[in-house]
Amino acid sequence: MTVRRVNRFAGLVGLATALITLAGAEVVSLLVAPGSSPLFAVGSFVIDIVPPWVKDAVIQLFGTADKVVLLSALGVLALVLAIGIGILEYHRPRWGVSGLILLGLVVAIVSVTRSGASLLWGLPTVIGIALGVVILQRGMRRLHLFVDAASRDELAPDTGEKADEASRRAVVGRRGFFTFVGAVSGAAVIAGFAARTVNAGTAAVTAVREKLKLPAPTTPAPAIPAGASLDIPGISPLITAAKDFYRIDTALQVPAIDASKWSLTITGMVENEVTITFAELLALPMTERTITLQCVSNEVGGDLVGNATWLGYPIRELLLRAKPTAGADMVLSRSIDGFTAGTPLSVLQDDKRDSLLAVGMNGKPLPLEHGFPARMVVPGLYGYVSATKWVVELKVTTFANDMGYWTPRGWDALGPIKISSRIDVPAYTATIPAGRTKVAGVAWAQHTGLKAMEVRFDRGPWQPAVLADAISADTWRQWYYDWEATKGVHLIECRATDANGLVQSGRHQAPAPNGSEGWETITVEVA
Ligand SMILES: Nc1nc2c(c(=O)[nH]1)N[C@H]1C(S)=C(S)[C@@H](COP(=O)(O)O)O[C@H]1N2
Ligand SMILES: [Mo]
Repeated sequence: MTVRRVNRFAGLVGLATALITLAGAEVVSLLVAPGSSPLFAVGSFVIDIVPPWVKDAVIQLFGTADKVVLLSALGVLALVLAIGIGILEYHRPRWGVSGLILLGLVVAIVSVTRSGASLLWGLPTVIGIALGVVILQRGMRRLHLFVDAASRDELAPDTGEKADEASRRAVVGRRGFFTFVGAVSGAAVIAGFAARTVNAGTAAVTAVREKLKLPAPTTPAPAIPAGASLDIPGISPLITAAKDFYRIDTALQVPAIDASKWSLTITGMVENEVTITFAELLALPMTERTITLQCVSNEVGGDLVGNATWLGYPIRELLLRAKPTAGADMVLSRSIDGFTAGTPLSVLQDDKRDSLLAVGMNGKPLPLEHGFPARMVVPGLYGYVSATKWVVELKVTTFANDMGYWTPRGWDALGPIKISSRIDVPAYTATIPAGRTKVAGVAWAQHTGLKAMEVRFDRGPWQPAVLADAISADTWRQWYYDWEATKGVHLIECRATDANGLVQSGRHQAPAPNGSEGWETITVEVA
């Protein structure tokens, strides 16, 4: 076989390698972040470093297609490099592989240093390159088999058994090679395009969300009392920033919903089926409330709890329009991704409880991970029975006929939040200096409110702690205790008492089926 022909085939292996690398990276970037796709990371890097006159020239030439041109150019560059790597690997085994890894390293570094990136952003490239290395080596093995068989066939006598055998092997080698390259490339193109499409959808929705201006609340959240927030290093901030807010859902890929196409429909046991679009929702008088949300899976002392200021429309008002019929006792809210939650109808109709169809979180549109464009927030109920994100339907029904997602999976149909409290400072198993210090944390009994907070040391008598002012009964409260820490190892426990006098139970109970119980217990060493 001529070197030119061999190079052409080696180049094909390089192409398949590039396709699988890009596709693999694209798929992994779905799970990491849309911007972590190496093509995009490198693309935005190029945009950042290119001198202004080049940028201007490109925009002059291509107008708004400039980004497409850039990405296409990068794609072509990747393919050309890949062909080179394939040819190199054929003639100098392991040199091509090394080149590929080196290239990957550069791209990974570019990816993790993008603004807003984390180390995780290198993962798509790393996995893509790993796949590429496997394909490059396997492809080369096939190519060698194919080339050897073809050369033997060329050297074999013109006729006879030997000639037949040689040409048969050559055909098998050739078929094996092309099947391999074809299958790999085909699979890569399909997976890559599918992942790219989903990724682009997320990027588009992110852009819409960033431009969205929420209406001001008609009923603003009551001002937060100055005494609600304690200035103690290490204590949970009174309001949890969206980026630090725990996230729990069954969505492998965060749904990217086009807000202009979103609508919510109230169906089931109602006199009027009601459908509301996002624009209609935003035009309604909005209520703003600070509400602490919690996951039923939260262990005592755990961090699956957060406090945010939500902007939304009262669900009770929507239900008034729909007019539930007699006998209904549950609202099954459904997410676009299929998740459902069963909430007591009476809770959602209660005019003393601010159950919201929320569109805003801490002054911004909901982050995609927290339910953009709309989600439910119900004070006092665990998230699994109330806080449906990406909500698109409220079906008025009965507990006898319907079940939320988690109910057949071993969790109670009803999920009122249990009273709980946690110690933030000192940190779990910390070492601290002897002397005056503060033990502090947060406590909650949503929709009931708290009356008292206590701590005890080394299983001694309970001591009253100080509760910071409450925002409302629906939010957690910070608390602290002034402690004279003496040398030695100490066990610290805390417990809250709700407004009705119910004391947080010390009996340990695992989260399933209706929420954890017990006292948070930490050990600190005082040196
Ligand atoms: N669509 C959807 N909504 C969902 C869930 C889910 O899995 N899918 N999980 C629920 C659970 S169990 C909790 S605790 C809250 C968490 O909300 P967050 O992720 O905004 O903190 O969302 C609720 N809403
Ligand atoms: Mo949850």
